[in-house]
Amino acid sequence: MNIIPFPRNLKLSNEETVSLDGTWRIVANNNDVSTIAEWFVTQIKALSGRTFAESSVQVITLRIDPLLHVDLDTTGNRADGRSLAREAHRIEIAPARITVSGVTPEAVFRGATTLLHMMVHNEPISAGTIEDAPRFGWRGLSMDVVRTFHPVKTVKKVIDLLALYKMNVLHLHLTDSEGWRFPVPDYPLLTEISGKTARDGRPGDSYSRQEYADILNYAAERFITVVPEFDSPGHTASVLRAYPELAQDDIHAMPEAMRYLHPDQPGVVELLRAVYLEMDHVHPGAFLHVGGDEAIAMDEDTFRRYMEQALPLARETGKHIVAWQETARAGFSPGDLMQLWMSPHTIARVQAAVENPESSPMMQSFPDPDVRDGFIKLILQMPEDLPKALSQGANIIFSEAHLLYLDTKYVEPSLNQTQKAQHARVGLPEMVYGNGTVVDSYDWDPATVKPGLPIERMAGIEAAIWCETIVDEEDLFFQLLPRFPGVAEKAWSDNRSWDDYQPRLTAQRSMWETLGLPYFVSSAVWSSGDA
Ligand code: TNX
Repeated sequence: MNIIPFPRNLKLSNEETVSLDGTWRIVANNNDVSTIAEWFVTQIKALSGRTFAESSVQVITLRIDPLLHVDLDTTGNRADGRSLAREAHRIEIAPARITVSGVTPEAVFRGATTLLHMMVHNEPISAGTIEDAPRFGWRGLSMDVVRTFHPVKTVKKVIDLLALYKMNVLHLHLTDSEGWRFPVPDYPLLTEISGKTARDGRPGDSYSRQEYADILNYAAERFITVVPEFDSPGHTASVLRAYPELAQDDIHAMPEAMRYLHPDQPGVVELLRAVYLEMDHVHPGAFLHVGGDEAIAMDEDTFRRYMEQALPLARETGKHIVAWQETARAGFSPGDLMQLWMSPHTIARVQAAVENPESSPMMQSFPDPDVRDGFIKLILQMPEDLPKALSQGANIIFSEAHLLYLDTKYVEPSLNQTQKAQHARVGLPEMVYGNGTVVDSYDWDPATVKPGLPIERMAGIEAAIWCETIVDEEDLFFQLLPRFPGVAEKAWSDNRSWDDYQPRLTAQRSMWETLGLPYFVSSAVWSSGDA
């Protein structure tokens, strides 16, 4: 069965097969699931051209059953703060009769998604029962809409991709040094000035309140929670361009990568409060992402004092905190989530470079020695962040770059010659995070991947797609596919082997082609016969 992520519990008959051919009727047992039935019909049409009939002896029923019990554990945290049991569902498959039951509309939606995969591939399947619930409550993608601005229609395509693979969190990286995308009524210049800029002179833009509401609705209809990030105190050159009076005197003389918000500067606390309140006001989810990464020019004490102001302000909104791992140096509280991102390869490489600077190309590759030294200091402290955060009571979102940064360059070639130039142009070079092939990016188990990180302290798994080298929607999907479904499977399914996964992954391409989504024709996934 070409289902990704693979269901956790299948009880299928060896004797009886069910053909999904022919015309089906779809029935919803209550109003909450009738919109899911409509979504299902639209998706099947888009993915396979099939339509449903008003009357047919073959019936799919979508139903809510609040008492349904599925014997599968989900660990971690949910971005909407609700019960981890909300996605549990059962699919009963019999000739001419398929029933999807779930404890909530969301659970029915996830089950219907499994059925969608089965019907699109349209192979006969065994009769029986699938019971399913995710391994982790937090299954996300962090999307950088700053380095390259992605319009609403692109964000919606990404949301559709998340839904297709049962992901439930879209973390939007809305602010960074290159630009600002989220409207804050009390600080209009953030979008009026920094809304217009992006990386490398690309045109910027920002979401209007209406457009942003449209994104949130579209995500909510697919049971995806949007987690907004205001990244500070580093990554804030865009704030200081819009409001130069918020910068301490010496800041504007620094390279952009070093500029930061200073905790003692008049006006900084007011800006933080206004941004957090607006993000809280707009987002129904339970979390705010406050950034905290790469404040490379700040000394430890100033960083700590900054975070000791920022974190309580963010909590005052009533939301919980997510922050990048460096925030552990200031201190998390129980209920917060730390996002672990730094690749162990990078740490090892920096340690080696420090010991032996002459032979390290990395040491020479920084244009500015202060940036280099700030970066080295930052990286050398990374190994302590995880134990600190755990002892502070935070759960961990696992996002280590070598496995989960989908903007890293594919290391294997494409089978398609016409992708050569794009492959050369797009993606962070391999030396940055030490990523491997598409096989390597799948070949790990959350339970054992990180020494010192017990699985019961994992909130879940989040991939990231940074957009320094990604300049448009075409590049975006080129980098998301084919690695993205593997992330979804790590986050939903019990551990499975590459050999089990590969045929299911190779079968996905027809869906992507139908949807018009570009993908990298990895030679680690497909063989030259099917290029
Ligand atoms: C580090 S990952 C960053 C981002 C960059 C990314 C890729 C993280 C928390 N910060 O600002 O886009 O590397 O270069």
